[in-house]
Amino acid sequence: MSPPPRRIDVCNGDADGLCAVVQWRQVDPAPAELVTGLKRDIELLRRVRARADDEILVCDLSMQRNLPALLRLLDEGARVRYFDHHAVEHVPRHPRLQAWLDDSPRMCSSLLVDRFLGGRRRAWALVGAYGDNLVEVADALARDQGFDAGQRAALQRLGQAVNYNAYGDDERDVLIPPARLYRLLLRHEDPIRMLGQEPMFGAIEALREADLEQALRLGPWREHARGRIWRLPDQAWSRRVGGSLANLLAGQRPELAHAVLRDTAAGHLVASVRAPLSRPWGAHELCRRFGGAGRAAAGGIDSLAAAELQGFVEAFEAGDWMHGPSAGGRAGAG
Ligand SMILES: [Mn+2]
Repeated sequence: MSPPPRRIDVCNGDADGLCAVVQWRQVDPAPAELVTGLKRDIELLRRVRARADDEILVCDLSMQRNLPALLRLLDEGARVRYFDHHAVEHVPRHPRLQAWLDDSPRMCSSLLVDRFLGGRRRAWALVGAYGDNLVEVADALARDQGFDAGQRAALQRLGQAVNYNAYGDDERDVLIPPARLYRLLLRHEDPIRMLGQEPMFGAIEALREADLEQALRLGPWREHARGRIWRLPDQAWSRRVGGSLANLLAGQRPELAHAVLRDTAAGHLVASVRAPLSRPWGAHELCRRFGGAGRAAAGGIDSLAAAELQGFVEAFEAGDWMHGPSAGGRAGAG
């Protein structure tokens, strides 16, 4: 006799990933196993072993990076639902794969799930969207939903806090493992009420503010007409702060591109790249040239060789990657 099929939820451990699955599991509260990690853990499907008819929900993980594991899982007989907004070149066709993919810079995985569920957990979708720094999109949707300024600010704070907790090299760098944070989020249908009840989020915010203060005190490493670059030493605070700092800097100067570099003990660098908020295109193109990946508005490089630093700075400042969607290119906003 074969064991009954299981449900396995696989998501990035940032706000967008966790809030995508929270929406799903609040609407369909079936027992499910969760596979998640930190922000940097992209290739999570490799950790999943499936049997025939297992139902796998994947949220906010690049299909490009997970393609071999996805094909294996389909081959093992699993049924896969896939929600994601990272750029992907090849989407396999398979009778057991359903995919909702949209790499527009105004989209995120939580909003894709929100669309699928007809807005049944809209507040959680907004937490995910704010977490991915889609402030304009989230504000507009929140206003339509009747959230006042104070409620919008609470959803944004929560998105930023949940997101912040996903940054670090390993779980020793964060306050609470994202899998445990997910259990806490899942219990609350109303994220705004949760924020008032759970001290965890204030603690994450305080840590984030202290980390950002350290980084801002350093000041830019390079300033250029098209963008600014920060370079951070390798410490627990800098391992957490890279993405947040990049978002904060982007908000300060929406016309500029930003890169936050961090040296590592291994000798290479880690980079977070943000396209100008006023022209959110091309970040993934720049990152790909140096072995990285991402979305049009935001990208990253896990391992930039020290010998490539000069080339990266030149490419970043040359700015030819900052072009918008053009004829021949894939459509951006829409
Ligand atoms: Mn996302």
